[in-house]
Amino acid sequence: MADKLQWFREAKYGLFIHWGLYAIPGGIWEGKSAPHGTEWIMKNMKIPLAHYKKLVGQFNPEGFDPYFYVRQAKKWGMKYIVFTAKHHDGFAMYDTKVSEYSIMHTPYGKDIVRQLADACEAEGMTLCIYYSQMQDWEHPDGNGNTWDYDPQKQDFKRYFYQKALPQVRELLTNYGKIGMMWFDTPYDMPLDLCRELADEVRKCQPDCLINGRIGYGLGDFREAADNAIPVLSQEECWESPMTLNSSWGYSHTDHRFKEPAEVIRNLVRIVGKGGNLVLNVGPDAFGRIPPRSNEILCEVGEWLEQNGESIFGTSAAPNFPYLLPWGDLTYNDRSNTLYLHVQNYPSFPYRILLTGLKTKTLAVNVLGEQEPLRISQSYEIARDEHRLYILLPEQCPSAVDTVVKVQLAGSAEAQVIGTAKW
Ligand code: H79
Repeated sequence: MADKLQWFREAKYGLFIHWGLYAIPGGIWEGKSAPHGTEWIMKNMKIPLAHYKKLVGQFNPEGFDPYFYVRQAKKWGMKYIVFTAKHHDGFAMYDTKVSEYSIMHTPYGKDIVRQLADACEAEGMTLCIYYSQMQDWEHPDGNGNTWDYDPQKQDFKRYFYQKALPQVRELLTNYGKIGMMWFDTPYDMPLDLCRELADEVRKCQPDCLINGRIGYGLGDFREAADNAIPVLSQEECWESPMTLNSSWGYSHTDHRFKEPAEVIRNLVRIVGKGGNLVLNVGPDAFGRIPPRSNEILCEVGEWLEQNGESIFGTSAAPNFPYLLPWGDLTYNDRSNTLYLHVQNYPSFPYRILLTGLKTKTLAVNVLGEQEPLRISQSYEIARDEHRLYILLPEQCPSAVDTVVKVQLAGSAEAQVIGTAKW
């Protein structure tokens, strides 16, 4: 049987798109500002549903071009797209038959998921769907809306069978092949319902992946916490969801974006530990990508153009015994190649040290350059310490991340050090 995780394992880098009614207020409601997590504005400000619903009559994103998104994602080096078909506010960005609360009832009136699905299909991009399965601030029985509805009177099962389950079925039936269902915030959702949801996904599309936030380990891989990177490398697939500023939805006020260098370093760190990065943009109410997001992602894309070999095709790197003061590592276990990402370029004598590599080194060069770099590899017997010194060019090739390619004689083996015996 073909491994259904294969595409995901190879993808490494995906685009998250958080887009919904919340793009209109963009974090500001009646003059009050809640810049972080603008997609949470309804709950954060306890906006009555009747007021929030007025956004439906205002949503008209005529600037939305699905092909532009898909082509930019490709240019940025991304291999899959995750789109919010329904976030916690309960509003469907697609043509749903089980609820009136959807894009079809806006002045815009066109199915966004359909347009993205068509563009992805035409451009050879994998489309994945975000669906908030437990929270729903519109449905009287969904989780989370305690200001319009009395939680004592809520019957979660009613919401589950009336809205969540049938909507997931629609999404997996009407839009062709879906790469993954991206669930979120399962909180204390009962195990039997989580199982039923997972079974439904597998019944509709057996190859569709399910992320870890379905809960109870029922997914196909672990989802890291939002904006978080695990400490240790791991062989099994996992994913880190991150955003560029501190909001997922569009924000009028949050202009504190990560620099391209930080995004590149996060990507390297995640991929070196065996994970994928799914990185978010929050389109505005007109359907445009914030210009700064585009600039940052273009710069990351240019770095990937030059250095993609150190990201794509790699696997989890071994855990080395010391933190690397100069940067980070990625590793290709098929070609036995270590990629040393030098992010803090050394001053004279332009030398970096990797401690704890047991495998013999055959050749070392800056990625994309022929010139071999001078190295010295040694083992100090009394201290039981392996050292690899590499002399870098005097001129720093990239201040952000210079990739040094280290060809090994066999699979990379790192020393395990502890304090017990010594
Ligand atoms: O969809 C994105 C978030 O909306 C969602 N997960 C990512 C992918 C998410 N749901 N819950 N959480 C994240 C954690 C909750 C954070 C909160 Fe807050 C703290 C909610 C209210 C206070 C951060 C700050 C979000 C709004 C204000």
